Amino acid sequence: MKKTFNLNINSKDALIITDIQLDFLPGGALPLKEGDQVIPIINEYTKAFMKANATIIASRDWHPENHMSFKAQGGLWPPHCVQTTEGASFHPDLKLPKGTIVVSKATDPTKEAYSVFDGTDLAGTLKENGVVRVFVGGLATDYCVVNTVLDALKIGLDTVVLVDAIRGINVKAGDVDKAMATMIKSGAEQVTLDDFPEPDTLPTGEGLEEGITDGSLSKVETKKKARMRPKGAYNQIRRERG
Ligand code: VGL
Ligand code: ZN
Repeated sequence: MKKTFNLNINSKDALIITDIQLDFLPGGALPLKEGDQVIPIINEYTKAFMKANATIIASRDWHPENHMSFKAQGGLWPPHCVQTTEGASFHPDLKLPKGTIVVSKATDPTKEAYSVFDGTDLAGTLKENGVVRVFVGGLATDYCVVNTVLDALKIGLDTVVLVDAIRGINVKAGDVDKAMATMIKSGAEQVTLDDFPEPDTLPTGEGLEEGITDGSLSKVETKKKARMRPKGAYNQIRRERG
């Protein structure tokens, strides 16, 4: 049966950008191969979602220095994304508009939390903002992205994976492929930038440059509906899927 997939982004949509932090990027403490390649792509998505008056969420892995996931505590990982360190900061090229809601996760030293929903207010925030569909991109496919997507589906959100805006770790070969298959089997849709209207039919991204940087993070940590410009004239495209 053919399924139509409506990519007309609107205020009931949210973009969830996961963990674009220096420690997960080349040169960082737990670097993902080609992790930095998603940044310009995510910036394109952000422009489109900002113009469509959608909610924009940026998560960050935000560990205390004695977090149980670190090797010194018997965990899997080298120390990474320790609260307030440079490695935990967003990459400076990541453009986050004013009104972006920053969600910090895995802050409890005794618990791992890969999903942005795990131990955070994200579900409530999305509900308050009337969000019914989420688009997820970022790092890492086989940890944060897959667990966030599965939790979103569990609470009844339509959930779309931005497949050109994710990269994984692959601790074991095949982990990323398995994560992708699990998301699809569980009901997630997948899209790339090409599925959206042509860039020059999109409104321009004016306003992005004045967006937040890590230096002003504290100002955006309140749960506030993104202050957005009026909805742009979006082309509605429908994507035929087999
Ligand atoms: C993550 C590895 C270690 C993630 C967090 O959220 O993807 N991956 N900590
Ligand atoms: Zn972590």
